[in-house]
Amino acid sequence: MAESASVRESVCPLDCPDTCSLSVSVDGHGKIVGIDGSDRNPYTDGFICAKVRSYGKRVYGPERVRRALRRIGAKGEGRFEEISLGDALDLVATRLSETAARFGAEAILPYHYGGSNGMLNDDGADARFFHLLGASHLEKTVCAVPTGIVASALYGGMVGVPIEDYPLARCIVLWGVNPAATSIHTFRILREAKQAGAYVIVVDPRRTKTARLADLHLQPYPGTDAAVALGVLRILIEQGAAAGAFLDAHTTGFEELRAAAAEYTLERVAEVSGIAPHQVTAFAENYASASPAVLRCGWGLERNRNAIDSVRAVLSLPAVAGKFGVRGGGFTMSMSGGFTIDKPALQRPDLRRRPARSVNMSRLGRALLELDDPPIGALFVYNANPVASSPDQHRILAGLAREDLFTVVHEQVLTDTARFADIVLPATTVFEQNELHKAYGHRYLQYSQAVIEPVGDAIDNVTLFRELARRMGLGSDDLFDEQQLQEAALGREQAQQLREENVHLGAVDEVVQFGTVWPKTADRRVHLAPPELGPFRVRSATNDRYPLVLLTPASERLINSSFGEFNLPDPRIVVHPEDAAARNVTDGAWVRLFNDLGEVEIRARVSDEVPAGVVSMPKGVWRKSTGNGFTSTALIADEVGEIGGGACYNDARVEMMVRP
Ligand SMILES: Nc1nc2c(c(=O)[nH]1)N[C@H]1C(S)=C(S)[C@@H](COP(=O)(O)OP(=O)(O)OC[C@H]3O[C@@H](n4cnc5c(=O)[nH]c(N)nc54)[C@H](O)[C@@H]3O)O[C@H]1N2
Ligand SMILES: Nc1nc2c(c(=O)[nH]1)N[C@H]1C(S)=C(S)[C@@H](COP(=O)(O)OP(=O)(O)OC[C@H]3O[C@@H](n4cnc5c(=O)[nH]c(N)nc54)[C@H](O)[C@@H]3O)O[C@H]1N2
Ligand code: SF4
Ligand SMILES: [Mo]
Repeated sequence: MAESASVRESVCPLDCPDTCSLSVSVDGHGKIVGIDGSDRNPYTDGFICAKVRSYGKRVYGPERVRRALRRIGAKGEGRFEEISLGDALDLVATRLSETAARFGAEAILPYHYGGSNGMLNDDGADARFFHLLGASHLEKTVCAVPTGIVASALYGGMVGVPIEDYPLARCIVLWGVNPAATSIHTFRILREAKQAGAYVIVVDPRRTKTARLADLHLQPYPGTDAAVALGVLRILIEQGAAAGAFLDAHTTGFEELRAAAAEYTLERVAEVSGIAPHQVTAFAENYASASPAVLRCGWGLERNRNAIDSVRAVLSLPAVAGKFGVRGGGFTMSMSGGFTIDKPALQRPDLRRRPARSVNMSRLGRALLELDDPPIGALFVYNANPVASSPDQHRILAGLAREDLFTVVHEQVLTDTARFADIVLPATTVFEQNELHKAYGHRYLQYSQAVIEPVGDAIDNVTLFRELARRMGLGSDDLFDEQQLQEAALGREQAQQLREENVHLGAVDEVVQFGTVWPKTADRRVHLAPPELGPFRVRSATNDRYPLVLLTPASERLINSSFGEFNLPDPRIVVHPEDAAARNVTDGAWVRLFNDLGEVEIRARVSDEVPAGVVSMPKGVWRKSTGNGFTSTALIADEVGEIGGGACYNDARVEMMVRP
């Protein structure tokens, strides 16, 4: 007998700062018939994005992986036969054991990122499994590395100003961030703040929907933010707007910062970044005079060789201008540092018998093609789609095509990466599994339970790694027990409270930087010149052969590559009218974008939303959505930042011509 229809609570686990609470309507047959926002988590306030409202299309869509699949075609061809889940797990366990026996366990590489931002399904049970196995360690570098390094070097990961407090601010700076697309709840709050009279400054090369809200919009040449921020700092310091008493009491390294800033005269800033002098002074004046003033630093400016210097100059602003000590003043970076989560207890690095080599995920292709001693014999992908999302697509494709590589992909849909698998394992969506969610854009911890039965044979990551550990004789079942994982992460009391209440404020209630929260550096001071970051450097990278900078920002329609199976089937490269005219490119025309690494065929949209010399296409589109089956990452080198090894997506140089 069918149950009656009901509305059940869930949480969005996608790699999006908003981590919305959801209300899911399930019909009498146990099928999702509607997904909407819920106000259980006050930040969500009852509304969600269009992508997740139509998530049902993904749960039941034609691309959904319902059964385990074994490759029967050539690598990448995407021809598979269905096999039973039990057989697939046996096969994977056997092949991993064989690889470890032949080359050592370091020949196994786990590859994962934020497909599920949940604590149980990413860097939870899986981490325990790969530690027990002794696999290579994956350095997670495709996102948030420079911002994370700088936020901890300067402030020791101090809790950020909650977005809900932004309406208190009189001046709001949005630097390299586009919440109109990437955090719709932030955008709503920004509009409120603007209505309440806040002066809004946006620093972004593109005229985004967020920038259209701004009173002042600075469009620096990509990668030159350090020059702009140092220019503003110089004005603040020279005009006596630096917060002397605060700097004396709460910072170190001010003299070094002052010396670096002194070089950035208005002329120098204009020369390096293209920003007109009057815009730099307008920034300094409005920012200096407003209180509270808050700065939201995003991730767009970090995907670049100058990332560390850009982010550190930007995050120095509130300290030098003395913006702390009032509610609604200071800065926001990731909010995830505010939660008390015991990562070692959750991930159990102590289960590893000996240290293993590290492999930078942003150089996957090179790792697959070039590593030896031992070579990578088995690749295990979950929560990630590197063919669409990681740098240097051609190298990745060549690596995945290796006949001697055994590739397992645990996935919800048959992605561009899954098509290269030897074995595809069907993964549950959040609606079919339990999950523990911390957000990186707000302070609420949430717990969600399955609202429907798994589709087909789908299994969640926790169960998957428990099953494999059993088959391989690694550890014991309780290491892969959901409740045990929750309690390890949160402590018994908090875990239990969360299971009962489903949502609670996990981080500080009232945040006043230098009031209720302080830097977590050893001396509780801001380090304006941390020695580990070295001297300031802004490297220019103009290139005569490939004169256009390619930016690949987030779009409203995808979360990284997720939903690309049906969203953004016809993406566009946005080209400034001057660059278009110089190359006879008209609006809607097919163009070839190319450099030494590859080529992408895509249609152009001619618009002055981008400055001359800059082109932009959305990140994460699927291979089937372009003319030749290659996407932006085919043009993005796997060169990574010197400090931290972060990917440099927004640092690619290309040329463009009309497709013959
Ligand atoms: N809808 C949607 N939401 C998302 C995502 C998504 O794919 N889709 N992705 C999620 C993830 S994983 C992340 S990390 C966040 C990212 O959130 P954001 O930081 O907002 O996103 P980005 O689009 O990467 O970059 C923001 C802006 O930086 C600009 N930019 C590029 N280069 C530079 C530069 O050198 N200097 C400056 N000042 N600006 C620059 C770009 O033009 C872009 O508009 O969003 C999350 N939310
Ligand atoms: N060109 C360009 N590329 C970029 C960027 C850029 O700026 N430019 N930005 C980068 C950024 S910010 C990020 S964060 C990375 C993200 O890169 P990835 O983390 O690789 O993101 P996705 O491509 O969305 O792949 C996530 C996959 O995980 C799967 N998944 C979701 N939940 C689960 C689960 O519970 N279990 C399993 N097994 N799988 C699951 C989804 O179906 C999806 O296919 O991309 C980067 N890629
Ligand atoms: S993708 Fe972001 S805005 Fe959309 S439902 Fe998920 S958390 Fe909310
Ligand atoms: Mo990201």
